[in-house]
Amino acid sequence: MKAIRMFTKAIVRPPCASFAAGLTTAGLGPPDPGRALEQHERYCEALERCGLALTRLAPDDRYPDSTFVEDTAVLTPRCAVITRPGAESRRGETAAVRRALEPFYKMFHEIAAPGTVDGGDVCEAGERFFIGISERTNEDGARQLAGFLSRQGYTASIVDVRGVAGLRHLKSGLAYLGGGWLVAAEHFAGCDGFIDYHMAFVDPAELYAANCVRVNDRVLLAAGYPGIERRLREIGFDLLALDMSEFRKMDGGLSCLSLRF
Ligand code: CIR
Repeated sequence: MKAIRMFTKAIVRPPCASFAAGLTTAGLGPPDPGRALEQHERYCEALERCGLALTRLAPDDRYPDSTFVEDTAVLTPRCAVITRPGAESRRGETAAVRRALEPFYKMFHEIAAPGTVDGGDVCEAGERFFIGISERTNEDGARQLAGFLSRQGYTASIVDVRGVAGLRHLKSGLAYLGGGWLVAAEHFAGCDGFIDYHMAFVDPAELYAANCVRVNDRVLLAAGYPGIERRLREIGFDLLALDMSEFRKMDGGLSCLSLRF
């Protein structure tokens, strides 16, 4: 299995003034704008500590969910794929992200209608990509994305997470941490597709923390989930825990706050 991909850059976008008007099913109440900005700043500092140079996009009040930049693109070492987000209210988010990526990428693909893809449904695991079919990513979008990836020499496997409790996106319950390790919701126990990987399962009470992210030598993890934190330390990962409470209120996981490349 291939070693981990090293990143040098990331795109981030602070939560905008209309952040609390974004899409959510969490039922955890409205986010506190000041705390959200503070948590976002700590997140940016963590990426910088991992060695990444950040492009910070200006907040855009027209798009309450635009801080969740990961949903707008899939970035591989060989090409950038601009998505077509499943939620109509989010479609306009992609333009600014594409502009920000233009200095860094030569090859762009775009998901076209009627396809939809949210980047949160795309889990890169070395040369292989798992693509979730979800409420946001449809089969047409997944097929387009798999085609772009296979032309670049990657393999892609489709994972259907529709109707799986707690999984808005595939990466709400799956993360690849390198060294053949996947962090996964218990729902994925026994799935043939993951047979080649070591699995660290997350207790259902800690499902939110399954959305962690490997950034170079560290793993960024939501703070406050001691079971998975202990397990990942035992395996040998160097963890950086971050308070994500205000983003969780808006159904946002840790990975969705950045596009790493
Ligand atoms: C949404 O529902 O689109 C946003 N409120 C949250 C998106 C989070 N993205 C992700 O988990 N990949």
